[in-house]
Amino acid sequence: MAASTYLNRLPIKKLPITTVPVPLVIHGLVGFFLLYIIFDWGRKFLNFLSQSQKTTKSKDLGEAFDVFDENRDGFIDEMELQRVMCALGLTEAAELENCRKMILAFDQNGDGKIDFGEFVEMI
Ligand SMILES: [Ca+2]
Ligand SMILES: [Ca+2]
Repeated sequence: MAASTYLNRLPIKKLPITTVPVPLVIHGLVGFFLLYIIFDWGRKFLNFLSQSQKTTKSKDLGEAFDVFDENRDGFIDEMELQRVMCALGLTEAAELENCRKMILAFDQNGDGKIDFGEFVEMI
C-alpha cells in the first residue's frame, strides 16, 4: 500500500494516458533532428577540411611547379631541372645527364618534358 501511494505521487502517473506519447514523439523527433544536424554539420565540416587541404596542396604544387618552369611554357625540361638542382646545391644531380634521366623516369607521355600532371605524380 505504501509503495503504490509513492507511485501515485509521481507526476507521470498523474498525466492522462493520451498526453504521454505526444511529448515522447516530440522528444524523439527533436533528438533525431538534432542528431541529423550534428551529423550533417560534421560531414560538411569534413568535406570543407578535405577540400581546403586539396586546394592548398594543389596551390602549393602550382607554386613549386612555377619555380621549376622558368619560361612558363607549362613544361619542365632538363635545362630547367638542372637550374633548380644547381640552385639547391645538388651538383651531382645537376649534371645534365642526370637531369635527363630524372625527367625520363617521370615522363609518362614520352615528350621529354615534365608537365604539371607528371610533376604532381613525381611529388
Ligand atoms: Ca618550361
Ligand atoms: Ca611529359
